[in-house]
Amino acid sequence: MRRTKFIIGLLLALASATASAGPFINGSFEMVPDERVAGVGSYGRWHIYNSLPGWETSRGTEIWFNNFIVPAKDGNNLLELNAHGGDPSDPFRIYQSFDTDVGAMYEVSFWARARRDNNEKFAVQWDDIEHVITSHQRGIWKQFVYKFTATDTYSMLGFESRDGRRDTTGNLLDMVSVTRVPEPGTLALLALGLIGLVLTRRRSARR
Ligand SMILES: [Ca+2]
Ligand SMILES: [Ca+2]
Repeated sequence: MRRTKFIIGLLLALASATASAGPFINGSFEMVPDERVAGVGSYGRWHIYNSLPGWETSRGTEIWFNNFIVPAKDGNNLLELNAHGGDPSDPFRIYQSFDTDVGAMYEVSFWARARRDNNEKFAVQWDDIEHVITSHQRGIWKQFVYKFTATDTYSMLGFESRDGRRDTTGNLLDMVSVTRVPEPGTLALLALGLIGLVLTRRRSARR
């Protein structure tokens, strides 16, 4: 009986190991591959890539460098979601899968900015839940924060342009982060631990 349980446990561990997606990475778009889409772009200013470390795309991704048109919010690079080229039957979309704990809550933060006008529109997606964002503006980086609960051992975060599919300008993004929100139980335990530590210190100081 014990042996059966051990084997089942082992198989479950193996199954979850194969389903592992890795941690969320490259939220500031600072990592780009060597290979870029040829024939478009401008050296040291902007380039198109089919994918980025961590991120997949529907029809390519456009990265701006070195304060090209606007300064990055963080580091040297930013993303223009409305990229360039590709099949216009798909919206421009960039997405990443990463490990999550089932039932845990995550805070997604990112900074967005409009490029041409204040009518630009995009959606932030967590698996099949989405929020549509229209309040980003020209001339200023604005922070957006949302909370999502993971329903699986890995989750997907995506950004999808809701501008016309032939609109290749707009929806600038940078500094995307995914942070697990500590559960109240964990916080309470941590607080108890700290109180315990203070009491122990006080007691030992008295001696
Ligand atoms: Ca950046
Ligand atoms: Ca573009």
